[in-house]
Amino acid sequence: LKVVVVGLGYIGLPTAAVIARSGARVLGIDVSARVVDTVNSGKVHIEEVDLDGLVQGVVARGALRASTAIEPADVFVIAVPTPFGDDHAPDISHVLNAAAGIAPVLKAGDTVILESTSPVGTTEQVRDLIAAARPDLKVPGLTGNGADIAIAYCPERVLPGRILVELIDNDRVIGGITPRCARKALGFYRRFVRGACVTTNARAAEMTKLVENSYRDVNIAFANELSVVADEMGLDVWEVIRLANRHPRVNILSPGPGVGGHCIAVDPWFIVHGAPDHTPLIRTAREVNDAKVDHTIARAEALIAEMPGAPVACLGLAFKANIDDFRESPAVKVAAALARRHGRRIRIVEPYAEALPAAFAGTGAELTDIDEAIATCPIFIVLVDHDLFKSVPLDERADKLVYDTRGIWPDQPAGGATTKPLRMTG
Ligand code: SAJ
Repeated sequence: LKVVVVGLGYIGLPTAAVIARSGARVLGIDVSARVVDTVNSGKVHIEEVDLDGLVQGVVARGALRASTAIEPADVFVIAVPTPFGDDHAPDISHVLNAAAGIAPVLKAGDTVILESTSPVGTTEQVRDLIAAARPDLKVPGLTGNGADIAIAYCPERVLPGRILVELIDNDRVIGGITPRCARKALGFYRRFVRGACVTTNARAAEMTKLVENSYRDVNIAFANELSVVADEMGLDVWEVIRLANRHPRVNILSPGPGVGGHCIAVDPWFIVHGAPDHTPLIRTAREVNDAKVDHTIARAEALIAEMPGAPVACLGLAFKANIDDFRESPAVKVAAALARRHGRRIRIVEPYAEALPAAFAGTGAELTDIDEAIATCPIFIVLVDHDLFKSVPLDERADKLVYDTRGIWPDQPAGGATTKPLRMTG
C-alpha cells in the first residue's frame, strides 16, 4: 500500500510515521523544504513524546520519506491547517490547495481522506474540486451508482503530548461521502487503529469534531466563570470545585488563565460561523475564556502592587502542562502583558523554553530557573501546571505572595495567596 500524507505538522508527521510503521510505504508532503529535509534526514521539527525515535526508525527503513511534490498513491491523507480569519471565518484554502495537488495524480481505486478540522461541507467541496479537475473520473455522490474513487472525512482527535498513543488507541469517526467511501476508509484505519472505528456520513463527522472541542471549551468556560465569581466572593474556587465534583453527576473542569492551543480556542468559531443566530452559548463560552486572560492580568497586577519594586516570578509559558508549545498560549499573553508594564521585575520560569518568545522582545523580562526564582522572587504567579512547579514543597514557598491560576498548590496559605479575597473594579 502506498500512502501520501499532505502536511507534516503536529498531526501529519506522527500520522505518517504511524502508518509507515504499520507496513505501508508513506510519502509525506510539505510546502516547507526545511521540513522535508529534516524528515528525510530522520529527524523531527516538532516536539512530541517518542516521535523522534519513531521517525528515525521508519525513515531509516525507507518506509517514510518526504517531498514537496505529490506522487501517485493508493490512499491520500490531508492533514493541513485550517485557521480562521479576522472575522472568525474558517480558512479552508490549505485543504483546497492540497486537494488540487492530489487531483492530477488520482486513479480509479484511490481513497482521499480529509483529517483537518473543517467546517461542515468541506469534504463535499473537496469532492467538487476533484470532480471539476478530473472529469474523466466518476466521483462519489455525484454520478449515481458506482464511483472510481472514495472520499471521506476522518478527524484526528489526539492530545498533544500523547499523540502516538492516542493515534492508535482512540476511537475514530469515519464519515464517507457515501457509505461505500466510509467502508473504504475504514479498511485503511483498521490497519493501525486499535480503538473502535465508527462510520457515518462526511457532514456528521465534520460536525462531530467541532462539537468535541466546543464541548470542552464550554465546560472550561464554566470553570473559568466560576473562578471569577469565586474571586469576587472571596472563595477558593478549587475547594468549591473539588466539593461539587463529589456529586456523582458533576464533573467540573479546571479554571486557568484562559484557553490556549490551536483547537479548542478555534473550532467553536467554526460552529458559530456556520449558525451565527443559533449559537449564543458557544459564542459566549469563547468570550468568557478569552476574557479570563484579562481577568488574570488584572488580578496579577493587584498582587504585584502589594510589593512595589519586588521581583515577580511567572511560572510557565506553555499553553498547557508539560509541553513545549507556546503558541496561542494564555500564559504568554499574561506574562508578556506584565513584562511590558514591569520590565526587568518580571522573571519567567519555563523549563521547556531556551529563550523567551518574541512577545517579550524589548520588555527587559528575563528567563530564569525555578531555583533562582525561589531564591530571589517574593511574588509567584503560576500560569502553567508543569510537574516541575507542582513539585515545589510548601516550605520553599510558604512566605511567597502567590497567585495560583491553575490550583497546583492547594496547601498554599491564604493571605496574598490563592484564596485571598479580591474585589475587581473597572
Ligand atoms: N484547559 C483548562 N482547563 C481544563 C482543561 C484544559 O484551562 O480543565 C486549557 C488548557 O490549559 C489549554 C486548553 O485548555 O490551554 C486546551 O487544552 P486541552 O488539553 O483541553 O486540549 P488540546 O488543545 O491540547 O487538544 C484538544 C483535544 N480535544 C478534546 O479534548 C475535546 C484533543 O483531543 C484534540 O485532538 C485537539 O484539541 C485537536 O487537535 O482538536
